[in-house]
Amino acid sequence: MTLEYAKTLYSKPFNALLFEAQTVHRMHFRDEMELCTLLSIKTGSCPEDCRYCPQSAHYNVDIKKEKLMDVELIIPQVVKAKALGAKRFCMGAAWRNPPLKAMPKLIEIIQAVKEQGLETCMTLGMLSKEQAQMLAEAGLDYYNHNLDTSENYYKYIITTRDYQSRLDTLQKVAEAGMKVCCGGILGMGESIEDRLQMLVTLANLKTPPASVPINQLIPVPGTPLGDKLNKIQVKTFDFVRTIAVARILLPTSKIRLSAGRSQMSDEMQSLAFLAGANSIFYGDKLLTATNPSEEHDLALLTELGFEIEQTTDKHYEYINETRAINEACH
Ligand code: SAM
Ligand code: DTB
Ligand code: SF4
Repeated sequence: MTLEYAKTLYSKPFNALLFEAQTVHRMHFRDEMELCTLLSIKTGSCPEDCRYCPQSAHYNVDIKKEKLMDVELIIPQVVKAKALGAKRFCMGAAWRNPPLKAMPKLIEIIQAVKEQGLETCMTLGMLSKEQAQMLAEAGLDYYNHNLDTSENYYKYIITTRDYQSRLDTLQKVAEAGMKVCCGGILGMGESIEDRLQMLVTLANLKTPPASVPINQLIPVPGTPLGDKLNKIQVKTFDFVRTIAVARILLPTSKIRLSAGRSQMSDEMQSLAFLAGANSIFYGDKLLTATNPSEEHDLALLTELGFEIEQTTDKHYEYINETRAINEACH
């Protein structure tokens, strides 16, 4: 996959690009939405300096800092998410990397969430090979670790780590047998080329991500990017085009319309779904920021005629069936 190809797709007439994205989409998916609920299990005081992030210790943001939560406090939230129809429970921790002493508790949390019958995802920062193996053995299904932007633009967003360290962790996650969840943020002042280069990098990974979250920057006051809102908003059509290119370059990945949906109209979200987004964060809170209510999302999805995705088994059966049919036709 090349940047040139991504640029060619991006510059097609809007309708032609959306038609192509929707055609690819229908080869692999039906009108189903994946619902993933997020919980911050360790909040704030992060030593990294990601310029978008309210949880970085480098900035002065009004959030409630919390140590790693106990499993007893997490489970009621899992039960609630399941009752409301979520398929996956995603847990985030504001760490550069998880401390070794936290591993037993993380393993206990993974096992307890799985017992409730939900898929599990964690995002804990950089991992050693041993930590990736421990999480995989505990049954963690997905590990989220975003590239966030292109390699070229990364240095303007984060200075406390480099792009290669992100790629290294992604490889360890895949080698340990967990599914990779990796995407980025639009609206940090990056160029369209930076956005496309990030998608090309994702598509060219040895194991392309099973799940690709596309976040729109939530400008949080107190963070360096939160104070520059007016300069860097993403145009709706640029956002939707980026989703469409993601769908075409990563045809079998879930594309998740992630942070920033509270700032999007229902019509903008519908265009993103038409372009190929088929997963959302579901629940009225992300990690620290707000997200649309479950009632609002269910009403929108019902109005658009989406089914709610239930089990992974069914999904993979369907993909395998369509692949077999496609192969037989060629
Ligand atoms: N510390 C871990 C790490 O960085 O991988 C996990 C938590 S971190 C908060 C997870 C992701 O949230 C980031 O990679 C970024 O893509 C997203 N994120 C954080 N703050 C955001 C904001 N203000 N707007 C949009 N996305 C944001
Ligand atoms: C991802 O790509 N987006 C989620 C999840 N992965 C961990 C996080 C969004 C965070 C938005 C800002 C906040 O809630 O603090
Ligand atoms: Fe820390 Fe993750 Fe926030 Fe960066 S994005 S400051 S690593 S919590």
